[in-house]
Amino acid sequence: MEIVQMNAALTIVPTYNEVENIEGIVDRVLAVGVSDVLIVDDSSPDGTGDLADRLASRHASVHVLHRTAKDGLGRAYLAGFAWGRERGYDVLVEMDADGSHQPESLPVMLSELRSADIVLGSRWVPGGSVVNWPFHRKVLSIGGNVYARLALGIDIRDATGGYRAYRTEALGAIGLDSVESHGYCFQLDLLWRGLERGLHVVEVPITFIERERGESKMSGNIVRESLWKVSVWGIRRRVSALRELIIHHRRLPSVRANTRRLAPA
Ligand SMILES: Nc1nc2c(ncn2[C@@H]2O[C@H](COP(=O)(O)OP(=O)(O)OP(=O)(O)O)[C@@H](O)[C@H]2O)c(=O)[nH]1
Ligand SMILES: [Mg+2]
Repeated sequence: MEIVQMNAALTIVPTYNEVENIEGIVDRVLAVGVSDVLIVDDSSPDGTGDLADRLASRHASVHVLHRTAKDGLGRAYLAGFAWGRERGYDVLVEMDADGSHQPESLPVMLSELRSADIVLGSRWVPGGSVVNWPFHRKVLSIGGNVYARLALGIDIRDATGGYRAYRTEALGAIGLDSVESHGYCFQLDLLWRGLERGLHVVEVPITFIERERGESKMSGNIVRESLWKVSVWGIRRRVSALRELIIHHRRLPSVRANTRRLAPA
């Protein structure tokens, strides 16, 4: 794949009640110095939006998008992507506000994106790790990823993570208007659409650190939504592969072909 020179990057940070975390994460992204920041706040009752405005008035490279109600992580990202695309950013990054995703990994992720369409920060490739997660969260994440790998037939170790860099063009190719999932399954949905369209996906090892402050918004419903959707997508893929085989006597191109993983750092 050709290596492309990329210019402006925008790190999108969705927030709901992250007043204790937002300033620290923005400062760290700015210190790394490779991207602007867009905070997408869903009218957090704890005042995150006001603090975000103060940060934006202090730093020219920090911007805020205020939304009127809590409407899910996926819709917050879709609004952030649209904001970044309208302003001509070449690269759009997803990052949680709670400190789980280390801004210091941005340079390596952006450098890998020069020869990929999507770079996934990956906890489950060699060199990747999770710090301070209870046993049940590890089991859930590893189990969910094994299931996604088998059900969808993809060679990706961490398909559910939320620390990613996309080429803006790649998001255009994915066709964001048709994305169905608006909760946490959004991450898997976007990746699956990208793989189906033959985009080049690379996993980069990251250290994921459990949030120290503020409350998690993860719930059982999120897990159930993901399980159900992955099963449906996997069945659809196999049915259409079978149909191709029967009607045209040929195989669908494998979604594995375009993916590769980085060697440990
Ligand atoms: N704008 C917006 N942000 C959200 C919404 N739900 C979650 N977020 C943000 O999305 C990011 C991830 O949410 P977390 O609660 O940390 O979820 P998680 O990382 O999957 O779960 P933990 O590992 O338990 O922290 C955080 O920055 C949240 O503030 C939402 O509905 N709207
Ligand atoms: Mg979190």
